[in-house]
Amino acid sequence: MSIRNLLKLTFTTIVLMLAGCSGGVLDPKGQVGVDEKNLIILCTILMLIVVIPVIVLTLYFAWKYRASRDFEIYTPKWAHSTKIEALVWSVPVLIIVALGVITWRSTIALDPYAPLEGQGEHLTVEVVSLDWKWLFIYPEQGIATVNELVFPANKPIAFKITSENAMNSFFIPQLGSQIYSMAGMETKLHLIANEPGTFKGISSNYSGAGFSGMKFNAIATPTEADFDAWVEKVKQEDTALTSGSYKELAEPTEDHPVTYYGDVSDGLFHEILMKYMKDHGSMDFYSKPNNAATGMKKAMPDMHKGHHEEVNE
Ligand SMILES: [Cu+2]
Repeated sequence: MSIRNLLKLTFTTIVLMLAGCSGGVLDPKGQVGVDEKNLIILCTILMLIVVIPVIVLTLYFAWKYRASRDFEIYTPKWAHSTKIEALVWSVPVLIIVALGVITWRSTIALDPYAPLEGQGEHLTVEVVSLDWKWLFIYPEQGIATVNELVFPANKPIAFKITSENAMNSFFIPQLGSQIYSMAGMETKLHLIANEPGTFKGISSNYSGAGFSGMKFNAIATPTEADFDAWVEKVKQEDTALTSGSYKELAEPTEDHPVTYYGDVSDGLFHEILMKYMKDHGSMDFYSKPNNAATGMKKAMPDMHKGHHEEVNE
């Protein structure tokens, strides 16, 4: 194969591989995603400063010290080169320092738990991962949906996330960060879409048989009015999500269709969250040092005064 053909083949391969990136983390549609893409590219370039010279020099040395050379350099006493030592240590150390600073800063800047600054009021959406579907509760609007997430473009969203049972990971690649959903725990994520569109939402953590159908569309509407119209449409549905119908919904199903609930009972998310917490004392109790040492036995009398009443009623 000629060099020209080889170059053509390489170019075609790269184009085809990059074509697979559309709709993923390298094609972001929101500020968080854009920041993360830049971070990925910057870190990759920094690391290539080491990787590329190593590859080039490996080939160069293999050629330079090839067996068929007719004039040999023979230096059996050679043991040390300050020049080489300085180069191979200083460059990686500088890169590690640079990566360290960048990682430190972006970890704080892209904290998934931190509300997005300067973007205005957040829309709250409560997310529950079920076998094998995603439940979205809109507490402010009093509605709920399955496998469809709708929100206005350019409005930040505060997600509160938990799981009915298995651990999953809530992920809309084009909007940025993923975050785990775990039973009995609430995790948080703040995202924004900076343009309207339909983005793929997935779980990036395998959770069993029906996992491959556990997908949803995240739809960013062009305006808030479009979002309000959608809310009205969902409210028209004569279906209510209560503790009872939730139990039914939580039964394992595969490829669950998009479902709208025109009404949702207050505090359902908290109820799901606290379901597995019945045998714990309140966390305030454990935060006191003298209580933490004595543990559960002394906590028992206090336990049922706390959140248990609201959960168990
Ligand atoms: Cu408890």
